[in-house]
Amino acid sequence: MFNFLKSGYEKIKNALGKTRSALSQRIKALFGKPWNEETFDQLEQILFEADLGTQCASSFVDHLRSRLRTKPTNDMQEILKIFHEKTLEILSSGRSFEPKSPKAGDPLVILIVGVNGSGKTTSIAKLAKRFQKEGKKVLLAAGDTFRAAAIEQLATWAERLHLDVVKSKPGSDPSAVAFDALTAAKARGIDVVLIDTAGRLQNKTDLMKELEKVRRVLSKVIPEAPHETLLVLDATTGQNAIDQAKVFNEATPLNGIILAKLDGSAKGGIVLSIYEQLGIPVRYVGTGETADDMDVFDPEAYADSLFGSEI
Ligand SMILES: Nc1nc2c(ncn2[C@@H]2O[C@H](COP(=O)(O)OP(=O)(O)O)[C@@H](O)[C@H]2O)c(=O)[nH]1
Ligand SMILES: [Mg+2]
Repeated sequence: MFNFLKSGYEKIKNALGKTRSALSQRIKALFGKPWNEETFDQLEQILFEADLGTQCASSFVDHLRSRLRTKPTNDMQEILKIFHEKTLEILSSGRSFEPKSPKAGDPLVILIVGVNGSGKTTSIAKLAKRFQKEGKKVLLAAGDTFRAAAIEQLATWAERLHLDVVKSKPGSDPSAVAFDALTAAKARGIDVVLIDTAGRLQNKTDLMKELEKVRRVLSKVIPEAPHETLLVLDATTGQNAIDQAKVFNEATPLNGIILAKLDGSAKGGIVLSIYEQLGIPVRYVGTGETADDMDVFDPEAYADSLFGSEI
């Protein structure tokens, strides 16, 4: 129902520039000369440094080794093609996390979770802008009530985008904000409600309790809500993002990941790690700090950006 246009091919490619240099240049140097078993060890190290993670790096190496044993080659295009194929294979392996559809007359409710600083509030602004472009009426809910600055930041985005925001005093109960937002959305004929949350990770039980309460209260207003829960991860944090995702994945059901800050990162291999270790699909990627800098994640664009033939 709410499909965005796939316009982000070039942006994803630009955002992956640093990761591409870290990977392809080094792979080319490695396989540009006669290779042996040591070459594969070095390859594993290169992949690991681009944040593919140990499991993922060794599965790439095993795949390449068996392909090259069957059909030896020094042709760089063929070698890159093997990486390209394996990348697409991994990216097609995500489990299905289909979001629920809102019933007629109900708004689509999206809950945004993630640690502080990962890019939640900015990603909400970006999603809001995308929905606005589709002609949807959007309402924001300032559910990160823990920090005054977090509420203000969301309110500032709302002002810039000419949107309403439901907010309360710092320190107030986030589930009360969520409840008010949904009630207001139903009364005002809103199409999409985007809910910000606090990302305190000091204690998994607290996190779980807080998110459970928000979900319970949302479902009192709209039984299916939230229709979608998206986890925001910061691409520059590499493997640490995987650890965060594991905690959130245990704390609350997730439908997908927004990978923010892909633009500044040489750790774009994290996408493959996410699929291999968690099986949760990456839905959107953040490619900058403005409200326009978000794109639908496109596996083909990703594979081409890292291992395409023109590299
Ligand atoms: N370069 C870049 N910066 C981003 C992106 N997403 C968020 N940021 C920046 O990361 C910082 C933290 O973002 P914020 O939305 O406040 O994170 P929150 O604490 O999870 O709500 C801000 O300075 C944002 O401008 C992105 O995709 N690219
Ligand atoms: Mg925030």
